[in-house]
Amino acid sequence: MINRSLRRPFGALAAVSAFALIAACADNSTPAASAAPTVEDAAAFIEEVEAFYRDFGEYSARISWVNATYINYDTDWLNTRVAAEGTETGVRFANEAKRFNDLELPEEMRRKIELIKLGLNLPAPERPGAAKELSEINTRMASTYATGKIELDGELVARVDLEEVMGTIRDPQKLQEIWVKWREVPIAANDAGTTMKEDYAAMAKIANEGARELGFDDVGAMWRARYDLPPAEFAAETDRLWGQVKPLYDQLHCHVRAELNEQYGDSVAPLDQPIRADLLGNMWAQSWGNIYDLVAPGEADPGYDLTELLKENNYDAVKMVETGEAFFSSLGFEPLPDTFWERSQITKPEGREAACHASAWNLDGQEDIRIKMCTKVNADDFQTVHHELGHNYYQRAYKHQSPIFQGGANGGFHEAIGDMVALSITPEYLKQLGLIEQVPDASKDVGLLMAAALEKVAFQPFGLLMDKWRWQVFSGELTEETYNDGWWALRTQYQGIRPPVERSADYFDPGGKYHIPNNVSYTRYFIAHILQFQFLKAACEQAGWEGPLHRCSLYGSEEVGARFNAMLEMGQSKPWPEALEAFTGSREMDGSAMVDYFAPLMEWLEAQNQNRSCGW
Ligand code: X8Z
Ligand code: ZN
Repeated sequence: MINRSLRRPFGALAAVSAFALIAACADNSTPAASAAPTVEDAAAFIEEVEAFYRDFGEYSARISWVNATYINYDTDWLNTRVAAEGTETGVRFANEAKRFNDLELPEEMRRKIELIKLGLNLPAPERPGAAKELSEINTRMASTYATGKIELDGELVARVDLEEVMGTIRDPQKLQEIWVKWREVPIAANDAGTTMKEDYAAMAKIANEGARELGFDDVGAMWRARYDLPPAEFAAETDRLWGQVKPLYDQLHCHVRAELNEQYGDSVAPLDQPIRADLLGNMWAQSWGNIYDLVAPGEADPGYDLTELLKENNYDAVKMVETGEAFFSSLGFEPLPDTFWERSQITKPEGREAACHASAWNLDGQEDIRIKMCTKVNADDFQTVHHELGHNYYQRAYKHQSPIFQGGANGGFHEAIGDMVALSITPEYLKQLGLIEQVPDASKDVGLLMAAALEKVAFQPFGLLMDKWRWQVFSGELTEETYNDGWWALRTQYQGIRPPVERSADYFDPGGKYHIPNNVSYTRYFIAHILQFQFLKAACEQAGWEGPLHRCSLYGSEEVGARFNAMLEMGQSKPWPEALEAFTGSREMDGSAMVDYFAPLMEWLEAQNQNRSCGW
């Protein structure tokens, strides 16, 4: 899983480990910490870290892969052990890197040293036993999330199956029942006799101690520091970007609430309150595409449903992935290696526990790229397949970089690549695939944009608040007693949603979302939703596209693919503004590409909402 190994699926930064340092100490080649270090010392240190990243990174990645695709007592044990070793060494490396703080270094070496300091997703303090304890807690939380079962109508149901039904059920009682049961897993006692909520509090305490030893205010500050900006400036930057998109979200929220009121009436969906979180077609109310039929602009509906089209045309999981691969091939990327097909987990394995949340991996830092999914034949997973492949093609593009530079220009870049490609799943492209016969004309644009906005615009406040909550946890503003109330305060403030039933402070609703027990930072997705529209706009300009952006498909644009690849090859060798400039010509992240993309929908929404009372 994402942050449980050194060479982890995309994608936090790879962590570092102690192997090289031990070797150096053993042969006495590392000068005493007190001696003024030289550039040569720094070079030797970097080489040691790189060697370790390669060797231990691959070793731990293979253990994590086996654990994620076959969860049992023994693979949890192995994963715990290897993650603890990695953390211990990563902490030692990060401390060692501080020796070079005042040394003048060539730019590339300076960047490597700074990245080594930031290498761990969750640092542990150096005191003996801390890394092991942290690792045990993290493995337990991850496995609890992945294997937790829910009893529904007398049967035990896997969570992945419930995710899907939240999109199709329209009975508010049933939705509420599933929603509530899903959130019982994080407060149930586990084999160790703790709950996920207690584990989470213990994790935050240890990791904060580790972050402070490394010189950060807390883990939240350390995560923000990965964006080539001082942590406070980065937080302000995310607020600025949200400010650009918020007016569009507010209009969408107003319209969706009014349509839900039509569907469910005043008792379930009143017009003067935040929207009930279980009515939005998604377990976390994070993207609302599954309720398109309830809110569609009748006169502008393009008249097809991608889930239906895939099913009618006998797509299976493998064909969905092959179709994604073919898109990347059309941009000039090399086909996926045979090992991708041999080693990926494309569907849920039978007869054993596995983590179903989608991820993309590079096991050896070279060609051993894979996805891990429990793919279902539906539009959501068709998007996700492209998303995951984007990670894999990025990983392969930067494989020539030093292992320290093998990562996205920032986390948001990594999450944006496949999404940008998936934005090209336009009606024109579906026709090229033979899935529809006729491309709907421009009068259907508002319908197309509505479907896209329910996914992308609806996501943004959720994308932002996940880490706002964690930043508050790590800074101590929220405590175990206030975790859940703080969560709902943010959910209501940013998303304008409310729980279907009263939630007491005893619950741990954040733990119902994969990225919390797995400690995957989430601002990356918020940033990615901004960047993917910036990328698309630049790419369509490069391709000479003159129509509206939402009709632009990059399928077959080799020239765009080559320029895109030039950015991907950089990995994180340069601060992200340079990577952004290389592809878009701009050094600033900017929400206006997203706002422009949806401009015709905004106009339509404003007209619809004219006599409605918006807000919550
Ligand atoms: O976690 C993911 C990917 C794996 S990196 C499937 N996503 C976020 C989520 O599911 O919550 C993609 C969109 C947001
Ligand atoms: Zn991703």
